[in-house]
Amino acid sequence: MEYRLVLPGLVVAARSETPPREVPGGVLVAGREVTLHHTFGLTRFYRHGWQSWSPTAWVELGTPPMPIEPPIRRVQAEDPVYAASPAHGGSGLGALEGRDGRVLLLGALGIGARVEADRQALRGFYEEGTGEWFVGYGEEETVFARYADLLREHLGWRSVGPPPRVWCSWYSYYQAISEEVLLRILNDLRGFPFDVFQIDDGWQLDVGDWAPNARFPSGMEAIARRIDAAGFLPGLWLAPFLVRPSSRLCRERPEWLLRNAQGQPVVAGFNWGGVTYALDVTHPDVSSWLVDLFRQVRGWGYRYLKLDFLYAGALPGVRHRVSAREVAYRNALAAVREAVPDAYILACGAPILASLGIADALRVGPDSAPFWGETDDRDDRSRPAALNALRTTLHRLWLLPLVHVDPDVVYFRSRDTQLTPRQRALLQDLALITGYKGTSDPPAWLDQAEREALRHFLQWTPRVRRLGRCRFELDDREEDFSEIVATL
Ligand code: 9PG
Repeated sequence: MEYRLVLPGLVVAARSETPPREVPGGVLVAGREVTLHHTFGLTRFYRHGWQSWSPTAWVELGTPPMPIEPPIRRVQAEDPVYAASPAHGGSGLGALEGRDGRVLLLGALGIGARVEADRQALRGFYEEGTGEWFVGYGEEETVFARYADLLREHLGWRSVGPPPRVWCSWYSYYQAISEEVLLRILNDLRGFPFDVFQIDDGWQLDVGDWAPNARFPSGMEAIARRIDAAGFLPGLWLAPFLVRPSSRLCRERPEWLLRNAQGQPVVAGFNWGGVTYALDVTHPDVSSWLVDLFRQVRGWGYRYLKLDFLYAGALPGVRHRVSAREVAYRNALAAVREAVPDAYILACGAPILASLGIADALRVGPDSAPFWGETDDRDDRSRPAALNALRTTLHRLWLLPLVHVDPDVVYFRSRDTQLTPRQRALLQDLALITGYKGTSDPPAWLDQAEREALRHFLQWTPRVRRLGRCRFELDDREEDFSEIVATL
């Protein structure tokens, strides 16, 4: 059915399956597909990436979308179903810059939706089934806030209390961690106001085999006790929906793998020197394995869980139970949530909308790194780089009322880094804006002034005011990210 949607300051022609219903700040429509005809021409489009690492920014409709290169990167950089699409599109929502700086937003209130745009239309569709949509037109901040309010009602929210201050092992030692190294750092961290000490990738036997390797001879429970005794919440990294072919799990339970129509395991990416596969999270044996795994991890004493590469649970494939892929993912994450009700869950590499209401925190950008990244290198904005992390995170701050927003770690060290002091300050200021504060700098890598700067950062909670799309006031100091993250 064709409708004319009358929004304050704009009339758009829409095709939807039900008549529009007015709500504060816009209208609700329902249907598998909604098309809004606009008259903004070749304007800018808000492209919302599918999972944590997927490029997210305002892009020019007049410039064709740039697929991630090389193609093997696509499955872990963005939604692989649309990675080569010639149309500009994003996951769950999309927006256009209209007149007078106002913004037209089309946002799904259910999961598994996509929004595409061209010079004439903004079109949303659910991949499977049907659902509701919000259409709003107005000031950018207001329209996104209204959409966030509605997502809260439809998907729930969990950001209770202030976000945590986390020491994470990844961005200094990477996989080269051991019980010995971590206990030394733990000792050096005494007196620093961190809430969480989080062990990242490197403790496990293999991806899929979630037991300690030989570098953790005392086991995971013993180190959790030491972390607890030092006054921090024990945190642990796992990639529960992912397996490496070398893992015992993969060899012994081939029937647990997500497969394509030809019966081949679905490739979930290339990491740790080879391919990775995904689990079929709808398989009843996988579900009970996941519940047992998380009860065990919780039993070891870990109450902060960084769950990574979660998109693997939502990849296209043939599943044991037929359900939309993001629904399958959401159900699996909800089952993990239920298995460890008192654990704090940080979802990473995670489909954004499908994790809302279940995860306590979401990584909303690619990995931060001790180097900047290239402004003119547009091949792959999902790669680890400080610039990529800043760009994508800055464009997802509208999620703040729904979930703790993790911008990834910041750096204080001047050794083992290519970041300039100014670049380090930009990362630190973004973390002060979201309130989620993480670093991997071991105190032993910092000089006296850097340690004091870290301490001050952890203790400071500035009053944050948004002055523009990328301009903020932190107490009385202004920070401006506009130049560096203007567009993709
Ligand atoms: C551990 C790391 C850290 C990090 C996570 C995640 O696209 N990639 O190739 C890609 C690889 C690794 C990666 C992100 C993207 O990092 O975000 O914080 O936990 O895993 O292996």
